[in-house]
Amino acid sequence: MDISPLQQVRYAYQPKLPPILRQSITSVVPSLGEATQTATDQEAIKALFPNTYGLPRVSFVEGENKDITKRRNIGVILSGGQAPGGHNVISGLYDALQAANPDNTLYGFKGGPSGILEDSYQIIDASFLETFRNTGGFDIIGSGRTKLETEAQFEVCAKVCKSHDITALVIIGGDDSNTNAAVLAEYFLAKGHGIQVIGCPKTIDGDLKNEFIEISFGFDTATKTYSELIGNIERDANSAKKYWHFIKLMGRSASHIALECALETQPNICLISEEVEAKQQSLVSIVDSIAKAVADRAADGNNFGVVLIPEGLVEFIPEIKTLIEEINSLLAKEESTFNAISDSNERIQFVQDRLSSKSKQVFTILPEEIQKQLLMDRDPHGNVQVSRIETDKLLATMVETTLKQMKAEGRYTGKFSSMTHFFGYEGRCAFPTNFDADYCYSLGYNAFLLIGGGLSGYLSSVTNLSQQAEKWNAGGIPITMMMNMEVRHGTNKPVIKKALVELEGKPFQYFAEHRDNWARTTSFTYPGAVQYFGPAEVCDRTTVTLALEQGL
Ligand code: FBP
Repeated sequence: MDISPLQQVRYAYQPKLPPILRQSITSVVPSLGEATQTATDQEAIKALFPNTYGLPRVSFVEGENKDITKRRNIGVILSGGQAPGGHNVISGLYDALQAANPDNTLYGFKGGPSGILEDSYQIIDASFLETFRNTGGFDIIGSGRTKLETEAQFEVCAKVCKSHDITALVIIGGDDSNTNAAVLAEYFLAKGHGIQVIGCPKTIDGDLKNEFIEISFGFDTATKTYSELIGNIERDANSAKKYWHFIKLMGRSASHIALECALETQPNICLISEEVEAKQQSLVSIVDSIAKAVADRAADGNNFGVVLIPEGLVEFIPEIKTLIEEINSLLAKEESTFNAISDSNERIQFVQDRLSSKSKQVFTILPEEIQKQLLMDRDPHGNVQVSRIETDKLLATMVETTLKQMKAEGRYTGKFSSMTHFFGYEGRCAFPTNFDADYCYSLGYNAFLLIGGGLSGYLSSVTNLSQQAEKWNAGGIPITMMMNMEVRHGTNKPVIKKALVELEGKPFQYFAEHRDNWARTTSFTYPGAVQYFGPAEVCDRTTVTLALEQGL
C-alpha cells in the first residue's frame, strides 16, 4: 500500500501520557474517592443500577500493583460516528495491556456493537496496529450504530466473551453507547458474568462532557479541520467580495462545533440552536435577522459574508420542533402504510393530511426538498437525521426572498448572491491533532488501568486538558453519575444527559460579547491547517472552548 509522507512520519509519533501513567504499569494503583451520585433522579437511577450506582470516583496514584500483570483477554468496540483519535484509544489500550503482560490478547469486534453479537472480530497485535497509530478513521475494525440494549443481546455478549475468555470490554462511544455500556456493566454484575465494562468518551459533537469529562475525543480535530476550511472561505469571500457563504456544521443537537468554529474564525453570523430555543425564535425571525445583517453590511459596501449554522438548528426552532415531533409520532404510528408509499409527493401529501393545522401551515411553507428530508428514515435512536436536512440551503433561499422584499420596499440596495456548504464528514476521519492523538492514547491506556483495578461501569477520564500533557490527571468516573431519566420512545429511561451549549457559560458569553462587531465589520480570522510539527503553542493547543471554560 502506498503511504503518504505525513502518514509515514505520524506512525512514529509517540503520544504523550499524563505523568502518572508514565510510570511502570506495575507502579500505579487506583485510589478510590468519595461515593458519587447523579444530579437528578437519584432514587430512580439507584433502583435501576443497584450494583453500579454511587460508586466512587477513581484517580491513579503511585503504588505497587501486582494484580495488573494477571493474564487477560480484552474486547474493544468502536460505536457510532467516526471521530479522529479512535485508533489511538486502541493503541493506548494495546500498549498498556502489553506492558502489563505480553501474553494478554486484544479482540477488536468488527463493525461496531454488532461485531460482538455476530462474534466477528480481529485479533489486534503489534504488526496489525502499526499502520493505524496516530491516524484518523475507525477503519481499524470499523464502527456501527447497532444498539446493545436488550437482555437477549447482553446474553449473547456474555456468551461470546466467555467463548474467548474475555473478561473485560472497552466500549468507545458517545452518550447513547456509554448509556448502553453502563446498562451492560450493571447486567454483567447482577448476573455474576465476571465481565467488566469500561467506556471511552467519543464524539466530534462535543456533547458528552461534564466536570470530569472535559471534552469528548475528536472534537478538537474536527473543529480545527472545519475552522481551517471556514477560514479559507472567509479569505475567499474577502478577496472576491461577492458571495455570502452559508455553512452548515455537524454536531447533531448541540451547537458546540458551530460555537468553537465561530470562536476560531469570527464569522459575521453564527446561529446557536440553544439560544434559538431559549429565545423561542421562529424561522421567520431568524431569517429576518440574517437579512438585516446582510443589509447592514451592504450599506457599508460589503456584499459578502459568512454565516455558520449548527446542523441541529431545525429541531430547536419551536414551530419546526413541534412539526418534527408530530411527524415522528405519525411515522411511528403509521409506519407500514407510510413505507408502502414509494412516490415522494404522495408521501408528502400523506403526512400533510394528518398534521395539526398549525404544523401543516409550517410544513407547507418549507421548500419541497426540505419537506422530503424531514420524512427520511430516522436513526436507530428514533431521531431525525439532521445531517441530511439542508438547513444551509433553506436559510439562503429564505434570506434571498426576504431581501427581494426589502429591496422592493427600498430597505435594501445591495447585491446578494449565496453559496452553501456542509462540513461534517470532512472532519470525522482527519489525522488526529497532537491533542487528540495524546488524549486518545491516554484514554485507552487509562481504560486498561481501570480494568486492572477490577472496576466496571466506569468512563475513562483524563482531566486538566487545557494544560500541556505534563499537567494532565488520569482516573475514572462511574457512568451512572452522569445519568438522568428521560422519555425515549414513550418510555422513561436512564440516559447520560446530553451536554448542550450553556448560554451562561464563558464560551457563549465571549461569543455574545463580540458577535455584533463581527456581524458588521469584516473581522475574520484564519486558523490555517492543523500543524503536527513545530512550537507547542501552535501544535498542541486545544480548543478555545476548553481554554475559556478553564479560565485561560
Ligand atoms: P456520534 O454521536 O455517534 O459520535 O456521531 C456524531 C455525528 O457525526 C453527528 O455529528 C451527525 O449528525 C451524525 O453523526 C451523522 O451520522 P451518520 O454517520 O450515521 O451519517
